Amino acid sequence: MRLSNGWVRQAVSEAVSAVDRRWLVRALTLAENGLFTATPNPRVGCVICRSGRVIGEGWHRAAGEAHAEIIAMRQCDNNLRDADVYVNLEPCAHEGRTPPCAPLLAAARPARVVIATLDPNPTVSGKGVALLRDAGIDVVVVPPSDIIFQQALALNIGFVSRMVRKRPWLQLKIAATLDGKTALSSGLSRWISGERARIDAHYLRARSCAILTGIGTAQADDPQLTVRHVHTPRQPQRILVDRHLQATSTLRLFAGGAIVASAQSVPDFFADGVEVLSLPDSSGRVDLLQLMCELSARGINEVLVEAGRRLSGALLAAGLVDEIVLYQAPRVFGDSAFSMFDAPAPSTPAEAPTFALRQIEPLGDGDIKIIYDSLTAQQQLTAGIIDAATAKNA
Ligand code: AOF
Ligand code: ZN
Repeated sequence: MRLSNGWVRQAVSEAVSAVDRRWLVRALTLAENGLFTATPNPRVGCVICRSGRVIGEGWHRAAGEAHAEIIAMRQCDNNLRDADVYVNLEPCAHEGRTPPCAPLLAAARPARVVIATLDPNPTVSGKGVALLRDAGIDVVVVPPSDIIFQQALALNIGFVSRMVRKRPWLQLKIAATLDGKTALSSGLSRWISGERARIDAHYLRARSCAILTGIGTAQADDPQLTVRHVHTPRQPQRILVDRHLQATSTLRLFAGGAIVASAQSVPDFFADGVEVLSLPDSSGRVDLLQLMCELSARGINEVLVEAGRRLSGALLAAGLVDEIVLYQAPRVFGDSAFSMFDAPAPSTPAEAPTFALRQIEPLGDGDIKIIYDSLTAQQQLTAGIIDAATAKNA
């Protein structure tokens, strides 16, 4: 199949009508049902309408199970005549764990297929759209400037990151005082934020594929790093960065299995269910970029970091922080307390790592939840979605 670069630009340049927008929002809401379970697959929802009435709906629950479109099609006995199909991700055209959706959709002859984002999976990208168009079906792809595209990207940000950058989306969770401190100089750091923030953080854990911490936090707080307070059938992987393999096997985060990233050579035995990776960089620290690539290769889409200032600072310095979720408590710890990042100071303010403010939410108990995104990361992923389709079809 040969298509010019212009094909992709044309494919994503169409305006979205209010009706299409409404059903795409519904498809996104359905997709969200897979928030805690779809990984390593994307979260996908599908709505099928005829004459303004829903005749089928579906969402993808877990890898190996039916894709959203297939579930929705079953509800109308695969009869899509004069129907509009809405889906938040380009229908797949490849044989994966399940048969491809696009040929089945094409065979059922809908009037139109409306797609919120192309699938950056190199085996799919652009092919699903091309297959449908070749079958004479009208296909609308939402342009990246549209809020629906941005919402669809946000829902599958980790999947897109893994496909485009070969590394997971990295979200850093920090609880800090209003003077930006995360621990008193005595080391005491627990319970900076209130209960609402702590419960909210369990939602972050539940949607993550992995939770990453450092040896300092593991030894000081002995966290379990499990999801509690939120119902989920799946617990994220736990990953400990422990350069010198100082951890003791009794750490609570090891219970039920974990991965340790170290700069030492791998010992024969460390602890039951604990896998040790040897990832030294040239200065004898753990190569954090390598660690991210390794996690990506294992299907980890989203990584949540809950660490102290050393690991947080190292990730920041390595340019690996894609998003910061800051729970800011209305307390002041003063100058002697520890700040969020142990990272080298920039020579000028203009050279400082800079983030874009995405969301501010008062939590009602004095704490504020603030979300910052790395602008470059967002731009990279948007460009990657388009480039993947362009490369495949050029
Ligand atoms: C869709 N609809 O609901 C999902 C899609 O191994 P498989 O067969 O489950 O294929 C997984 C790939 O299919 C995944 O990497 C992504 O590219 C796409 N996911 N596509 O049309 C869905 N979950
Ligand atoms: Zn599919």
